[in-house]
Amino acid sequence: MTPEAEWMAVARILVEKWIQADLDRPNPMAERIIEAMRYSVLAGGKRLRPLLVLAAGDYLRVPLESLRLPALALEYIHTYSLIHDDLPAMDNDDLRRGKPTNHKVFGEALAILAGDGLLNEAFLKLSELGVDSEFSSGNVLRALRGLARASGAEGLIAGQTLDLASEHQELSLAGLQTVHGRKTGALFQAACQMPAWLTGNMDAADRLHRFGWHFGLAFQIVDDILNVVGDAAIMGKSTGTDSNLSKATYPRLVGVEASWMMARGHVQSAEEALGPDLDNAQRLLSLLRQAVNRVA
Ligand code: GRG
Repeated sequence: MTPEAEWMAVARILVEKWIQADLDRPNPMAERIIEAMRYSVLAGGKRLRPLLVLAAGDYLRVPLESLRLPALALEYIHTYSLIHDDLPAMDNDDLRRGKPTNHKVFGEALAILAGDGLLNEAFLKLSELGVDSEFSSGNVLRALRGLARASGAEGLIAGQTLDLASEHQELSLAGLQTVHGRKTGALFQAACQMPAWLTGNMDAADRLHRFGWHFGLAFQIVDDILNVVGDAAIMGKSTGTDSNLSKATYPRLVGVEASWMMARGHVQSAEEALGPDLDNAQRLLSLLRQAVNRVA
C-alpha cells in the first residue's frame, strides 16, 4: 500500500468514527427524525467530501483533528442532497448507497424532514468552530459563508434546478458543464477550500477553488460513464437512469471514449491548478486519481 493509500484508509476510518459518534444521540423531541437522518448518513458512501476536507487540510498543514466539524458538515449536506434528489418529485430512485432510499423506508414526508434536518445540522456543526477552536471567528464566518454559497441557490441548488429543467431537452457541452459545475462541483470546491477559509489563506483558497472545479468535473464525467457502463450491484444505486430520462450526459453528447479523455484532461488541469509546488499535495492528488479510477 502506498503511504497515500494508507493515509486515506486511516482518514476514512476516522470519518466513520466521527459520524457514528455524532449521530449516536437521542432526540427525545422526535426519535424518528434522528433515525431517518442516521439511516442515510450511515448507509455507506465513499466519504469523498470529508476526505477532501482532510486532504486539503494536510496540504495546508492543518491537523486532521481540527477539521472534524467541517468534515461532518460536508457529508451531511451531501447526504441531504441525495435524500432529496431521490424523492419522487425529483429523480424518484429506489436504491441509494446499496439500500432502499430514505423515502422508501420512512415515507416522503419524513425523508424531506431528514434532509432538512441534515442541512441544518451541517451549519450547526460548522458554527460550533466559532465557539471553541483554534480558528478565528472571522475565518469561521468566512467558511460558513462559503459553504452556504456553495450549497445554495447559486451552487448545488442551482445545479439541481438546471438539471431538472434539462430532462428531455437538448443541452450543449457548455450547458452540461454549467449544470455539473454547480450540482457536483460546488460542494467539492467548498470541501477543498474549507481549510483555506478557516486559516484565512486566500491564495490557497484560490488554488483549491480551481482544483475543486476540475475535480468535480472529472468526478462527474466518470459518474456519467459509470451510469452507462457501471454495475448497479457494485455501485449500490440504479444505473441506466440517465438514458431512461433522456438526460444530457457526457457519454450521450460525446461518446464514452471522448468522455474518458475529457475526464483525464480535468485531472491534469486539477493538478496544474495547485501550482508547481506539489510537496504537500500528494494526498489530494491521490484522492483525485481514486475518484477517476473508481468502479462505484
Ligand atoms: C436536492 C439540492 C439537491 C441536490 C441534489 C446530489 C444531487 C444534487 C443529485 C444526485 C445525483 C447526482 C448524479 C449528483 C451528482 C453528484 C454525485 C455524483 C453524487 C453522488 O456522490 P458520491 O458518488 O456518493 O460521492 P456517495 O454515496 O459515495 O457519498
